[in-house]
Amino acid sequence: MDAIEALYELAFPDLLFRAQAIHREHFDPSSVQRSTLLSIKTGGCPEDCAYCPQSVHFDTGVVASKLMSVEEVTEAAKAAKASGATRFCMGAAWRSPTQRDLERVGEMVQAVKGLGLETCVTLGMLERHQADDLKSCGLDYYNHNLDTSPEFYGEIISTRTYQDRLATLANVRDAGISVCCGGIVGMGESRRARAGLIAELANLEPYPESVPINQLVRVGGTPLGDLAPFDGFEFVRTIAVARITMPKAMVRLSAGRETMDEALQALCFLAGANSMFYGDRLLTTANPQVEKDEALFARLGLRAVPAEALARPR
Ligand code: SAM
Ligand code: DTB
Ligand code: SF4
Repeated sequence: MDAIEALYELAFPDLLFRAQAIHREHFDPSSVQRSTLLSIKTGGCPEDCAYCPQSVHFDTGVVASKLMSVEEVTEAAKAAKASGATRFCMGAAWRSPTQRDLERVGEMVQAVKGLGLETCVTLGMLERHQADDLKSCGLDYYNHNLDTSPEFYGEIISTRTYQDRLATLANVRDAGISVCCGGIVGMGESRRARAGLIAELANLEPYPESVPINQLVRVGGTPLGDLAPFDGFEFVRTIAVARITMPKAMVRLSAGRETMDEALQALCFLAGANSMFYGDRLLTTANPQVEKDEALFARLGLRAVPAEALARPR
């Protein structure tokens, strides 16, 4: 943890150099994996995550909806594939899925996988037998974030514990599903808390295959809606520290790109990000337009590749 904080304290050029050196050891630095998100069940969530527009505790204008049909989801996945995504991530605003929900999500996973896309879902807390069921439907990744450090966590969420999250991650891991786990910065936490989050992630055994680093999307009506904008360089530092401490993970430049200019996003790729959310929407908020991202890739000479093509042959 102190060692991780020390990385944050490095001069920016030194930190980026170290991150780039490690990135290049393990990956082609010009290749980026792209995931498209779909909110398959929006809003009305009983949890009280202070950043989240989908919590029933805050008045954010998000209209709650029922779980989508398998057909609707399949259509959205086809469109995501046609625009160049290689992974499709389905998110539901649940504390945890019921058995009935899970069966339908399993069918969605099978359908999306059948299109030749990698599959990811994020459904809240998961029991071991539920993880087994998803694995048997062909699920590749389960996303469940630690969100922040154990010490700061209580400021953000009261309805589920850090331990609950670790238990879900263990169930996912034990079922043989790849783990997608990261967090959010810009929630008013200290640098030490950011280092604490990265330390928790890096100390998972093994560390996650995929690490989404989100910058808080400040949504009106949530308790964090009026926070000051976050320092972009500190976001880049967080990407770099994640890259250095989890050398073989896919580090994803996640929520928050809508308020980042292209130069800042380019710095994130230089700092070791090799994955991003791609598509006009995240779950309930906006993401840069596909055309804009394609133009950015062209300007930077980046190539979109599936996850399995990312790692350098050794
Ligand atoms: N309900 C499930 C859960 O929380 O486990 C899955 C969906 S939840 C929306 C997935 C993740 O999205 C959260 O863990 C959080 O890291 C991220 N997220 C939600 N709202 C966000 C916001 N306003 N800004 C950045 N990230 C956000
Ligand atoms: C993750 O780490 N970020 C994504 C995904 N996993 C599910 C979600 C970001 C949500 C941003 C707010 C919204 O659009 O509702
Ligand atoms: Fe619910 Fe997930 Fe939002 Fe928390 S982050 S309120 S669990 S949808």
